[in-house]
Amino acid sequence: MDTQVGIVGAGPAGLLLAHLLTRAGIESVVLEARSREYVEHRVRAGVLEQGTVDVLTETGVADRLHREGMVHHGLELRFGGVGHRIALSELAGGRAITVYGQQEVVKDLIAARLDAGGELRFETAAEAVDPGRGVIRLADGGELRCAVVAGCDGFHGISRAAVPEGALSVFEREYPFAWLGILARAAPSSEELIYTHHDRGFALHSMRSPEVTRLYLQVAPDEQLDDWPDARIWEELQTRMATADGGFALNEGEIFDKSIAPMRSFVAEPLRHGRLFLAGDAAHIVPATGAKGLNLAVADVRVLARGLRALFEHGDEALLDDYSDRCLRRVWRVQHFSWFMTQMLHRLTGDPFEARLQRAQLDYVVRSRAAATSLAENYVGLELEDV
Ligand code: RFL
Ligand code: PHB
Repeated sequence: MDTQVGIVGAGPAGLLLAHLLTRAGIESVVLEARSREYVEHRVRAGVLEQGTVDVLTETGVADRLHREGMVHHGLELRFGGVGHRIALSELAGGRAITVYGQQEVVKDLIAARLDAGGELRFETAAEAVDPGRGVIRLADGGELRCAVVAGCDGFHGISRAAVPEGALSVFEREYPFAWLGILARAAPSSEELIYTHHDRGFALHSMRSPEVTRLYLQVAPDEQLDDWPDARIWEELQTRMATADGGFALNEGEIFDKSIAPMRSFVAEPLRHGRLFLAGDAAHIVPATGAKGLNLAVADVRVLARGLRALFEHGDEALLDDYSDRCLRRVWRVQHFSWFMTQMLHRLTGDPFEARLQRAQLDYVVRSRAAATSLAENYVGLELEDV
């Protein structure tokens, strides 16, 4: 045996798992196909649930997060040119979200891993996993023999493909739109996130710091970045986010990152096959409207780390046997919430009946305390035990 746990992928799932295992005295090796520079600068998520912040804090990797992260107690839903605040913390028992870039979490976890002297091999791609023997075959011809393999290699990784086809059930939906995301050197135009429903499509105002705004636009799934020069992006954002009273001013600035991401729902069940455990995007994808992908990856590896601890400390496999079922309960709750937010806020087919239903749903969410509470408790994140 080369190591107790072989971890494929140094995204949030793989890095946090390695960190939790180190703290429990369990040895692991992390293999990452890309360079350190690449993974530390890959721009993605920004919203951390309370539970995600809590686990990073409890395990000593949240000093910078608490200095630089921005705690939000509410968000705005804007439609018909009017904004409505959802008081997240008031509705969800004081819980809040923190805005802190995913790549900052990744940097903090990499630093912790290297400080602890843990093995983390960049530019080392896994080529295949043998779930029966616990062997990871490397692209350079080498092998890593492990008691357990954690497939944390994201949606396009190789781990999921190691499960024989007949053993895996896949549930999937592709949405007829994508998100064009930008980072701009501009002060945020509001203290809170703004989710905007507009006849021309969805728009989202988020942020990374007092100097950097993160913005998204719903676009067609086959849209090319070349068709979106900066001026067009700003014009479209200004149009979709404008308020009827003309009171909202969207700050503009230099755009220094631009990308297009598809919107997809995906679950592969079960999450375990032999010695292989899938976690994070390797097992499931949610559309970004609920801000859940990273948080779901964190929830998976918390459950996995607990199970591995029981295995290596007491030879007790009961928690690992329950890993898949336990994670899938949360995965499907979050799938539903992410789908709910997505279908409520985007321009769908253009069918007027559907558009009226969306408006009825939005009106209900901002007028009914019960409906707003449901949105709030899902958005800030349900406790592990509640799901
Ligand atoms: P990752 O981050 O994709 O990491 C997988 C890692 O595995 C490596 N890899 C391999 N390594 C070795 N051998 C191989 N054969 C390998 N194949 C792949 C990859 O290089 C990579 O480093 O998966 P992980 O760790 O499961 O983390 C999941 C999150 O990254 C993802 O769910 C979120 O980014 C989703 N997401 C959001 N989640 C939130 O919780 N809140 C948000 O606000 C939020 N916003 C978003 C998002 C995702 C977005 N995009 C780009 C899809 C906004 C966007 C636009
Ligand atoms: C982000 O800040 O990147 C972000 C915020 C909310 C979402 C998705 C992404 O729903």
